[in-house]
Amino acid sequence: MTDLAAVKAALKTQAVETPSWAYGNSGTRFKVFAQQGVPRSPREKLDDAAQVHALTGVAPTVALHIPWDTVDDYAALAGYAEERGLRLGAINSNTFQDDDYRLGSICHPDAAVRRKAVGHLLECVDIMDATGSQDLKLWFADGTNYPGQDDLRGRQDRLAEGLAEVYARLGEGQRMLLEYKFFEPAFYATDVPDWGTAYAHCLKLGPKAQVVVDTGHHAPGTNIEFIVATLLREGKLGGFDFNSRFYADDDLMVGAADPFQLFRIMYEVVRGGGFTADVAFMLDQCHNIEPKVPAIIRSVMNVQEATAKALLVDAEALAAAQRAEDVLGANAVLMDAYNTDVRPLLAEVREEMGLDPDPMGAFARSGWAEKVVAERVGGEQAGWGA
Ligand code: LRH
Ligand code: MN
Ligand code: MN
Repeated sequence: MTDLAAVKAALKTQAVETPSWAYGNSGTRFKVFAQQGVPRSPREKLDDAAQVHALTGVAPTVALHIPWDTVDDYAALAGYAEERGLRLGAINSNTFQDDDYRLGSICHPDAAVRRKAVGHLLECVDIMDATGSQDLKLWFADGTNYPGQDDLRGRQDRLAEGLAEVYARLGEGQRMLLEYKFFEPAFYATDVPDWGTAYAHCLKLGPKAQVVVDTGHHAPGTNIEFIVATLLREGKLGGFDFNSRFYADDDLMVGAADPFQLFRIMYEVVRGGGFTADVAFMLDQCHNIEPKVPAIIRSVMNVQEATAKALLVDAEALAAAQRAEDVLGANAVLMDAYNTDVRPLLAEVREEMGLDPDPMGAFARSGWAEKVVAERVGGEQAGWGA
């Protein structure tokens, strides 16, 4: 039997980090459809994020992307967040939007480009010092398009060297989260293509280096929950970039494409003791055609639903069925939890937290969308890359 009070208590402690870039305009390489009322500055992104947190109660931090969220005074931005009941979360580095990075950044064959890339990463740690952020999230677009283009082993050496320099700069309580992705923009070989490569680098670097799993960064059919279980066993799961994929790195709302996969991932998180502050549950999404704030609210709710179902798995019954070699019985225990409608339970959790049980409806009724359309006129809207 699962203890419902304990499940509710755990759900109240959940924290889902929302990404600043999800509030801005985004699109594909074919077209960015601008939306009315979209933030024009990091502060306005925080204003939107504060709505998400106020309505869900479980989205207290916001990830920044540098240079998309460049400001003069990061401590002041952290103060602005705090006034809205938020904190600044992971600092995401960006070594992929500069002409110098055509052949890579910290793996580039030219030492001058590598220096520039490492300089940016060190600057991101300075920003963490100012914002009080704990995590530096690193994703490298580095790789090659053609066999023979560069030395695969040499690139790994350069990667290790650059990471070590940044690792040495990390302060007390700061971590480096290394994100892998199997392809795009590199089409032949990516320098951090998979969890094994990320894990090998993190292991060598030390305890402050951990792996981040972006759910959209795997080949179709990959058993992501196995990766999660393995990284947790090794103490190397730093966090998630949650999103959904139908084809490649689609960055759609988490839980939209495959809620069952999200449940299986969250079950392994719970099973492996990863439902703690040590694992960062971040969204990494783009809302190209749908309204952004409600899409982010929906995403947070999707994570909550998967988590609630994972917490409802009857661990004793499951272990007993597994011991009894009862294949169908064990599967049924897991499926019973997955097939539970947890929406009434989450509505109760929200009411107990003093929130509206229906965050989507509450947002629609709040008038926020109309208010920002009226107020955010003039200036340049924030966009993916701006
Ligand atoms: C790369 C990625 C990485 C970036 C973000 C914008 O595909 O997932 O996390 O920082 O997208
Ligand atoms: Mn990501
Ligand atoms: Mn991605």
